[in-house]
Amino acid sequence: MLTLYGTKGSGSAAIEAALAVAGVAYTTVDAASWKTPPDSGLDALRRVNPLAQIPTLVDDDGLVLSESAAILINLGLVHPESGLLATEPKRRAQQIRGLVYIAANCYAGIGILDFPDRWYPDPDDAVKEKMQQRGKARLHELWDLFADQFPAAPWLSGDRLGALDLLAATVSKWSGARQHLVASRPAFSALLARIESGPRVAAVWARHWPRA
Ligand SMILES: N[C@@H](CCC(=O)N[C@@H](CS)C(=O)NCC(=O)O)C(=O)O
Repeated sequence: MLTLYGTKGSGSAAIEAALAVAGVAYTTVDAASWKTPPDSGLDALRRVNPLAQIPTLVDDDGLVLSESAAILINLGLVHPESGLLATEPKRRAQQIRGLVYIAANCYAGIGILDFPDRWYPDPDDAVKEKMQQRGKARLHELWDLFADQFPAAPWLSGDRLGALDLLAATVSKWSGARQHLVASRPAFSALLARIESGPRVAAVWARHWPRA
């Protein structure tokens, strides 16, 4: 049985959705660096991933997989029938490129916006505000460039919904990206809505982002 460390509204949603698509059973540990024990499995998370980042997935043998793109690529390779990754090499290469693009550019940028003092010592309010403003604008540019380079046919992953769709729909939830994309890239915005409205993804989303 796999153990997934994560919490509501976080990147663990992408992995839960991928596990649902692949039909793989798992248990969850509620943990996040911003949630302190005893209400969180933070200590256990830190033992398996010293960065204390989620999602982190651990298998029965204690093998630790962190980094969303790595987790999704591995699930796609281990479960080829799931369609998480294409079997056709050139299409799969573009999917891996897209997954790493999101992780390396968008997700990493959000990490800086969320924790600016890891990158700038004792930022005062003016610095924080400028970093947020410019950082968000940069993040939105990165999503525009993603939308331009990764066309949907009809999914980002090709003829089946796959890992690239799930990571895009998750990471675009944050830092105002969705609101930006409605105006800047309406077709991509509509695709994100289509990804999250399918039954398997919608069930995971309802746990992570319940409607008020
Ligand atoms: N490089 C990681 C980033 C994961 C990440 O930043 N996750 C956030 C939650 S969505 C986190 O755990 N942040 C807490 C921290 O960095 O202290 C990935 O691609 O999965």
